[in-house]
Amino acid sequence: SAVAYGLEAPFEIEYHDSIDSTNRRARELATDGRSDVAVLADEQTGGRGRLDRAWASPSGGVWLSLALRPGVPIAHAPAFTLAAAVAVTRAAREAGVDARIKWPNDVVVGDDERKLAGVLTEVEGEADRVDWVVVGIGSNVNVDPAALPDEADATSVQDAVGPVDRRAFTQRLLEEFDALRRDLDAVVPAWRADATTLGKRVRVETPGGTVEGEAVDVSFPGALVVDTGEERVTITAGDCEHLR
Ligand code: BT5
Repeated sequence: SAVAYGLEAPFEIEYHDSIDSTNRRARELATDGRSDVAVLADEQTGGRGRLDRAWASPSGGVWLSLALRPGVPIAHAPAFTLAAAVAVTRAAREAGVDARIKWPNDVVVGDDERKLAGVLTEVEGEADRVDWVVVGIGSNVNVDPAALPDEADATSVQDAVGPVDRRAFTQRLLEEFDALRRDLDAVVPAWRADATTLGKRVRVETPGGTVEGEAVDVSFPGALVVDTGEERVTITAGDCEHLR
């Protein structure tokens, strides 16, 4: 139960030992008009990444989705994704892991940039005002990397520094996220400070084609600015590969 988890968080907690997907459950709550609820699970049986990719969610991770009704324009929703990545990164650093953010939503560790966490944001509503936002955050905390898929290039907090107090990790994550979502203008500067993408050569697969160049900045609410040598391209969505 939430009480057993012992969190004193700025969100109402709904805890599940096992669930298909905390994002699926948070969407259900948000559609019912609920806000500021954090759905937490020890294990997910049908965890999802972007583009309906599978997200491995063995017991020991922090699988968490926030149901929010922030009343912002839909165009601002990516700021919640960046805020979540910053919050996980800070929680991981607090736990002793040198985590960095790879645009837009990956939290990675080490020179080989193994993935520690990912964020999946879902939005519903009108252009000028969202109905709800669900921010799903999957963090490999006390997870044996052998329990993660080989091809995922994944790592965990446990792999980096040994098992940690999941309650403290989750508490820190929720507190950091809460502060940022109340001050969306602070998100991009915070993101820049924790990012590994800026200054790197990148290849980004976008819905409109491939863009290659130097990642020079991130602009509100979360677009990547790439200098191709000929022009500066602003990319709002895509998969980013670091070339050096
Ligand atoms: C993401 O997708 O990184 C977003 C992941 C969001 C998961 C959370 S958990 C709580 C909430 N409930 C859900 O159902 N989802 C959210 P994407 O960028 O598309 O990355 C997916 C890719 O990461 C997969 O195709 C694998 O290659 C890899 N992967 C799968 N499981 C992983 C894991 N546990 N750790 C690291 N990489 C993983």
